[in-house]
Amino acid sequence: LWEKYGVGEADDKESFQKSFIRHVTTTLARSVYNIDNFSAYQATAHTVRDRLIKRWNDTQQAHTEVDPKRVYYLSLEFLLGRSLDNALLNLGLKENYGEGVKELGFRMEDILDEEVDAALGNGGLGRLAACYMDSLATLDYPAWGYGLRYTYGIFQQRLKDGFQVELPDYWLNFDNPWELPRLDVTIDVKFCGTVNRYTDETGKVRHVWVNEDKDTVQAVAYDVPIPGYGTKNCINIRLWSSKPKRKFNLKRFNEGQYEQAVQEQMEAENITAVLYPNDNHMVGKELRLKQQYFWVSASLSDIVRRFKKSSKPWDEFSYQVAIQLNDTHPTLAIVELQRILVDLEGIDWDEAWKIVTNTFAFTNHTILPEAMERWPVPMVQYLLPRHMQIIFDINLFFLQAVERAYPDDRELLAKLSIIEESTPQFVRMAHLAIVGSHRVNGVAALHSELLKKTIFKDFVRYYGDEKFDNKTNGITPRRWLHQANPKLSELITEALGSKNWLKNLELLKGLKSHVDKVDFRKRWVTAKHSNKVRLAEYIKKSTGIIVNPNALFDVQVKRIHEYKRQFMNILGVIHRYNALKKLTSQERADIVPRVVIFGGKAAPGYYIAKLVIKLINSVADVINNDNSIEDTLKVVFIPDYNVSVAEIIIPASDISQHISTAGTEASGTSNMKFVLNGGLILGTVDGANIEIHEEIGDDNIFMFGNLADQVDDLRHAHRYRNIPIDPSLQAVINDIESGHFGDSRIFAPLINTITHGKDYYLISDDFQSYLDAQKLVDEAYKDKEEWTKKSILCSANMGKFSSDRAIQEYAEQIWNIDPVPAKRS
Ligand code: 26V
Repeated sequence: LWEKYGVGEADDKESFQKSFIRHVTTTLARSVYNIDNFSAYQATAHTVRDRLIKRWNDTQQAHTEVDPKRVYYLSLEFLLGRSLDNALLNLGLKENYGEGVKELGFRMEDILDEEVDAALGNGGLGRLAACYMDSLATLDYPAWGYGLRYTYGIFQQRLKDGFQVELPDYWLNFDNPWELPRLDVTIDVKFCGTVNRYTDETGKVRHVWVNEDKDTVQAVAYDVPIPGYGTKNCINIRLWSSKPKRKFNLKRFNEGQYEQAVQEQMEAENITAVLYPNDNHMVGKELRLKQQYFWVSASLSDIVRRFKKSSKPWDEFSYQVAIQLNDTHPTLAIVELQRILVDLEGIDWDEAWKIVTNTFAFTNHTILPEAMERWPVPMVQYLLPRHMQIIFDINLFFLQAVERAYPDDRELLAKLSIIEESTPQFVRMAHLAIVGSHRVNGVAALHSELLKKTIFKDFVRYYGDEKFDNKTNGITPRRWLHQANPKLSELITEALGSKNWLKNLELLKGLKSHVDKVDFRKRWVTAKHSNKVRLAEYIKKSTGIIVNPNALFDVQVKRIHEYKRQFMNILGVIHRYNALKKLTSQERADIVPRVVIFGGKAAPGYYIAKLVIKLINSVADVINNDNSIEDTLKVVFIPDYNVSVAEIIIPASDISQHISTAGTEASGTSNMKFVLNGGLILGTVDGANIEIHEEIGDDNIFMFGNLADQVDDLRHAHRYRNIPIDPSLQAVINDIESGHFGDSRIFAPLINTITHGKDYYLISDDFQSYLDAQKLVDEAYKDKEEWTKKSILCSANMGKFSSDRAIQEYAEQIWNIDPVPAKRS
């Protein structure tokens, strides 16, 4: 039928134009004589959407025919960014469609720029999920993502007087061509109520969970197609949106109880209204727990329904279904599956538990104690009474098994328990996730080692270390090099003789043989320079600040957090500024000019992080307006850092900073993006920096600072002994306190984290080696030819960090799934 009617197939220019015009006149109901860039974007997007839907259908059909084992990636965040350019490139439509819009009087860049980001995530964890979906599609794996369709994504950041101001991100204001509403796929999700015990006809004790209609919410599915690169395969992310089950309560309304009538409606819709804007920090809000269960319940019921269609026996469930938990946020899925199997399907507890543990695997993304999810038992009991019982039972059987293995070790039981015995009690979600999964992984080598040595140590003792392993993160080279850096991508393709590197990133090694060619290096620099010009234009547009593209671009863009130490960076900038001021004009002529670029959002309630933003802007104000240093230093804070802005910033960096206190950044993924784009990095011995160092070699990276295994002792020393502050750091602090950067009283709480606090993130301990490393950067940049060689070798050695490699490891070592290529039709 597709062929007969030619729906959504043809990829040539004329077919595109025909479809474009059709969408303008019908979908948008506009006149072809009156199309602005936004309408042109919509028409182009709808044309691409038609093609996506076709591939999406073919893929689902192939999956239905083969009925392979599928993997379900459960993530509360999918930070997808824009879709149009990505879809054009992955589907191979970019050239023809570019020509097509040009003939109609548009520029593709302008059209692409009309799209708003899908920003359903905070940072690394959400963007990782998006990269993984890209790789799953590209490698033809039968995979589904499950998440929430938030009405409001991560807030938009504005600056007012140098302070962060948050605005709501109402991204669905206009229609969203990248989702397929499935208004027919709805699932009832229950909350509250009570549990009744009864004995069934066979004499078995059973439980049934009953609740009132007003406490049931409906989940509606919205499907987001994810096309693979160079394949017909197109997978699906299913996002749930909440709506009330009960119709608007007219009786109440007529009785004059207007507010109550509306309230039920609103409470249901509230569940998926907003993405929680915290990153690496747990807040125990009831609504957040409701989000988690709403999502988990709808997703599992969908997964179980799909399994049941194949009429296979339950003991084959874990041979058909793998579920990956992206952090502890979906951990209730473990309990929900056990409930479905035991309460609804009548399977014996032990047999059910075997199925459950063989199905789930859990990825941990942080060891920061404040990020560990714990929910008060009374809250879980109230919202999910049956689940709380099941959690207690899981814990009981688990602890009994531990006791058999380690009799008389009460302390071990307390340490391993899923329940924290405080008042009130808490459910420790990480413990539940470990006990309910067959595999637990960290996201970089160091992080996975630290998990085993610190927070999960006792679990390793009990389970042995085979249950715990490492899956170093990766990034998709399609978006993060090919799409974000088209000039460099083209040069690479030409040098390597094909585009195969986009599917096999190890092929970048072939660039090494070009390092010594002057002409190749020249073209490399030209590409990098044009990216810097593009960024300089963006900086001018977004901040009004003019920067010189010939300066060294030094970038730190990521969520603002004390452990990431943007504070140390800006303190280093002040140190540099003071040194520059002392130079004579002649001496300054020898200095490599620098542009220090910051970007990132602070959680709205994170006071100290917000002060860091203010300090950066105050310092920028003084430095950027000081003519005496003759443009040798500029400081820029780019507002509203997001995926699209990252695509402009990352290809333009000469050096980027990944300077977390050793042992705190689980992996980092932007570090990989920068190096892949030929940017050098200045980093601590932390997260994936370590593995990047191993791949690219000593000569192409600047590493500094104390090591993870020194951190405990240093913290101890700060706490119990009087450690003098590093003198260079003290000088900088004095400078701030003198009022040089505005009223210093504002910054007192921030400075106190070093002087009166315990310098928990060890800025003082690392400051001198940070400054030394910065000096090495300045020196190295003076030799442009050598720097360019380093830049090329950086890209050339980044093969390991493709998300394709990461996904292949997950697929083979954890999920046990095989590719199912969609048939061409
Ligand atoms: C997220 C959230 C979301 C809002 C509510 C409270 C809450 C609490 C904890 C978390 C966990 C965030 C963990 C996280 O984002 N980790 C980052 O994961 C990246 C991908 O693996 C990794 O590259 C980063 O180093 C790590 O910080």
